[in-house]
Amino acid sequence: METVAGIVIGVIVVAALLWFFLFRDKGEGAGKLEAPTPEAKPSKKAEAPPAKAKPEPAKAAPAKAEPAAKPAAAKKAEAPVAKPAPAAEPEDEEEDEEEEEEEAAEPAAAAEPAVEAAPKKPAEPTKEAVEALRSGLDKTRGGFIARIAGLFRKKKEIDPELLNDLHEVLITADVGVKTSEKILENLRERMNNDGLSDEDAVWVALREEGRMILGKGQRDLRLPSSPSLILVVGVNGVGKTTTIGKLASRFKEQGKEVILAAGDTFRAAAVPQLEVWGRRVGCTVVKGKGKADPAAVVFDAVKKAQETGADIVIADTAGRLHTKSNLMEELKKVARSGEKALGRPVDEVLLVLDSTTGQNAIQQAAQFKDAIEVTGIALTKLDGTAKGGVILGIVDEHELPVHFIGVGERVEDLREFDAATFVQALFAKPDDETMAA
Ligand SMILES: Nc1nc2c(ncn2[C@@H]2O[C@H](COP(=O)(O)OP(=O)(O)OP(=O)(O)O)[C@@H](O)[C@H]2O)c(=O)[nH]1
Ligand SMILES: [Mg+2]
Repeated sequence: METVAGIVIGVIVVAALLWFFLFRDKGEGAGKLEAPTPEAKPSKKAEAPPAKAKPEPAKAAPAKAEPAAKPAAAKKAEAPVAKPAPAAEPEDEEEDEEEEEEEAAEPAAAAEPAVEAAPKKPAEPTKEAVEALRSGLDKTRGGFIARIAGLFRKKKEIDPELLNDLHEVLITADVGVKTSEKILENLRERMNNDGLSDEDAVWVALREEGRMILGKGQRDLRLPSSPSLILVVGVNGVGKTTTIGKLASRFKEQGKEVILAAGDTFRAAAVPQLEVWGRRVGCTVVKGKGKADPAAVVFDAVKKAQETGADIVIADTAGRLHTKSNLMEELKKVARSGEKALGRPVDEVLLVLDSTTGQNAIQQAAQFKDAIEVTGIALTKLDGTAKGGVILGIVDEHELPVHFIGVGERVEDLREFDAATFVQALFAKPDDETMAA
């Protein structure tokens, strides 16, 4: 009996000990779970990346925009996905535009892949083409080029001093500091390698440098499928509307049906000015009522072109609004609207620059490029300035193709740009008598 009682007491003692230890462990465990509340944050952070990694669909977009062989088109197709809706946009429009962009995303993916314009082949310029351009460049040749010729009259020997003087001429001819430096560096290298023995060799080298700079990235306009949309942008007075009229005339001559979109709704006289061109060239002008929304005008113009089977829509835009940021926001909106109507990115955004503004044109290009995807340049008023050297700075610094140059006010004075012809016309060794500085 005593043994049984001993066993029972033993079991009770063991059970009590077990119960005590189990109870103590649970208490400690609970403390451990509760205490690290701060540690719970890192664990939340650890969860965060999947949320950030959400842009999965964005990653998928380039895949949709597939044509791997056409990087530029793919890049353009990505843009609306990558670009967040600009915060400056009024709220009510923001939603609409997000919807617009989503809607636009579908056709963009399904649209015919844009036909990439082949880079221009460096053909030898014809004598006639060079002659025809030369008179348009008379002022620049009379200034900048005559001054280079003047250097050789003072000095026959090609030495570092002459190259320094040449450097100064380039800078004061609005070629731009960076581009002038680059040209000079190459000329110095040629001189050190005995490649600049005399004046003729310097002219040859200048033409080669010019051709290298201006020929880079040159390509024809990319006008893939009917209708194509060319958006024409630039500050006020540079020659946008005139260039549009001249361009429309050129396309009409090629048998294309053109529609002009009166997207400068800010300046009262802008619409009638475009209408004059429309009548002159024989093409429809789509306009809004009063101070219409330019984005809506461009949208309507593209839709009209789709309905009527027109080939090209050329859209005019304002050169000035109340502020520069207003202007840039408006242009972004116009571009988005054009994109929505087309179902693909705008085909060409042609920035018009006025060569008489010299260095300012280089800065303007930077500002427009910051705001929208400029695809090419039209450089106007080369006939009225000695600052034509600015074309080298624009192309070199901004790596944009020049499609057209304006050398007068007549329709035929808008010339298709060809780097080789331009360089030959500009850097031809001048006749000493006629080109004396
Ligand atoms: N000499 C010369 N004049 C030009 C050339 N291109 C345009 N112009 C003139 O420049 C002036 C301004 O041209 P517009 O086409 O009205 O300029 P815009 O950029 O549309 O101006 P806004 O509508 O005010 O923004 C006009 O008198 C044109 O005839 C050119 O290549 N050479
Ligand atoms: Mg205008």
